[in-house]
Amino acid sequence: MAATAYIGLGSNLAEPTQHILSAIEDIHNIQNSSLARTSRLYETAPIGPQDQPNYINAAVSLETSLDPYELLAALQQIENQHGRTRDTGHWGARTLDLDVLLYNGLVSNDPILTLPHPELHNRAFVLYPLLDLDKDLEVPKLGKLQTLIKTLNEAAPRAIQSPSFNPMST
Ligand code: A4P
Ligand code: MG
Repeated sequence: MAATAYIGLGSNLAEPTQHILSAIEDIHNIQNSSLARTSRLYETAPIGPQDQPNYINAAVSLETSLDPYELLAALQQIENQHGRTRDTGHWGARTLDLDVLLYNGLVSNDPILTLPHPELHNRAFVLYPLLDLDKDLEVPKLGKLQTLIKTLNEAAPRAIQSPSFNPMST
């Protein structure tokens, strides 16, 4: 039976909006999976080192029969296809970052795949795109998405566009 996974997308190098839009198509094409919903795209100030450009962030939900580790491997392959290098330091600039935010109700402390994503509740650039996908989302261990947003108490980042690629119409 298919699981529902939520994926966070981020990019702040080399035409970030194009990377995000084409990564959404790449995620749509992952085997044994189908894209369910896509959030708006947001322009967000960098968390971590400040000497890097603003990010474009978004999130998607995916129905998949891949197990969580197979899904992570598929996402890392897409990151690599987008020229992702891992030499820019912790939280440094990147062409494409794909994080598994949630996979069904799964909770895991495995450093290879920690679920829910350990920084999810601290990041407006993750919480607001998730709100676009499902305003009633319940995050395992952490509670209601809307309560997490109130607790974080940060304004919504600026939404710049809806993705032109709409899986609901394909
Ligand atoms: N890993 C463990 N759990 C997960 C998960 N749930 N999803 C492991 C994805 N990967 C997970 O990831 C490092 C290792 O985490 C992987 O080998 C995987 O097995 P990485 O993508 O190679 O490295 P990273 O992304 O630099 O590390 P990290 O700590 O995941 O960075 P973040 O948390 O992704 O932060 N500011 C704004 N405004 N917007 C952003 O998108 N992103 C970052 C990066 C910093 N500042 C930002 C943004
Ligand atoms: Mg990452």
